[in-house]
Amino acid sequence: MTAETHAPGSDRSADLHWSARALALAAQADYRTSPNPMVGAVVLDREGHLAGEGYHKGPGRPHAEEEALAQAGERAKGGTLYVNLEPCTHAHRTPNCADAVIESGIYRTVISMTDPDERVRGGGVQALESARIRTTVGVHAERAQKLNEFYVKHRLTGRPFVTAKFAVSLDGKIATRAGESHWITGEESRRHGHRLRSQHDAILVGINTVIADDPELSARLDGEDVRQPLRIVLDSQLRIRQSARVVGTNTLIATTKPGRVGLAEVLQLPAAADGRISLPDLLDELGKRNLISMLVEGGGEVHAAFFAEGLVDKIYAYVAPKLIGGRDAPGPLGGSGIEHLSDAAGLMDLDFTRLGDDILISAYTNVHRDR
Ligand code: AOF
Ligand code: ZN
Repeated sequence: MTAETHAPGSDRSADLHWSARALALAAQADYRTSPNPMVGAVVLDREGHLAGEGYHKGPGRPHAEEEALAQAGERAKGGTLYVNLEPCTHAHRTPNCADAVIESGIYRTVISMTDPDERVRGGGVQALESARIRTTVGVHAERAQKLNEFYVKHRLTGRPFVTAKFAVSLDGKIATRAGESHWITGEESRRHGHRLRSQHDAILVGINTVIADDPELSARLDGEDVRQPLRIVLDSQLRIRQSARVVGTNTLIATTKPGRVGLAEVLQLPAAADGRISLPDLLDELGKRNLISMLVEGGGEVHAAFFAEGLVDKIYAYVAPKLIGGRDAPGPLGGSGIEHLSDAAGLMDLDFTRLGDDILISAYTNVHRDR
């Protein structure tokens, strides 16, 4: 994380206020900018009055600074620019954002975080400073990193950010002993789950879930035009049927076998030692395709495999006020589990949200934090 530096004459409370506004503008994109970051910008004139605002709406659209500077026009001269990501220096168009800021006559910039994209990495801050623009870096840095956590992970590791999601009864079951699981959680939780799907670039399930539930794996939110993530099925032996509802365009079947399955893309990957698909290879391939986030929805064996290899960044657990009981009713993590509590995966930065009568717990894994 960038150490916060202060330019002389800066007003700390105004900086916090307007940087928060830039973050709020950025968040309006609601993850639709992928593989680009969510960026918001605010321009104040030399008297400190709002002169322009904007945010990046997606690939091929103007960058946040371009929008805000265009709105401010001549009023940018001698003014201040707030932006949650360092202005870019690569030639996505002429001039790039750093040059556009310099040309606008902006006197000072306040930036929440540097850009982890290898084409930028501090170059934007350097360009501004060389042009003698007063620059403060690191205001609301933690919030900025979190807002763009998908983007940051992808640019630093080449792999998508991995979110694991499951719904359990209060006694930790994901289905009854007969396999019934629709529905353990209430409507608000399920709606939240669909929003989560639309915010990720891909959703992944295992072949056993496809065989048991025949899910469509789409994001559905009443009256909203939602982004549909790529549907991925982990199917090492290529057992999926052409008639499964998930088979269609926008579907990728990850397998170790050659073959064809309707309109879906079959992606043949190396097998790991246990004969199953090598998950690190899958993540590398998805990262190369510019997918910056993936939601893993299970079932239990799939979750266990991702956790066992330390590939999960964040979890969402929906806990419903139901008791299912039974030795044979499954929990969210299959596999053989751990023997010692000291081997339990650590979870941190917990967040609790009430959704109807359910509780949503979100947390980061120690793998994510240690990276
Ligand atoms: C900014 N402001 O609003 C955004 C930035 O595909 P392009 O040409 O839009 O470039 C995408 C890259 O530009 C992205 O990887 C990141 O480095 C930067 N995104 N930069 O100054 C913005 N969206
Ligand atoms: Zn830019």
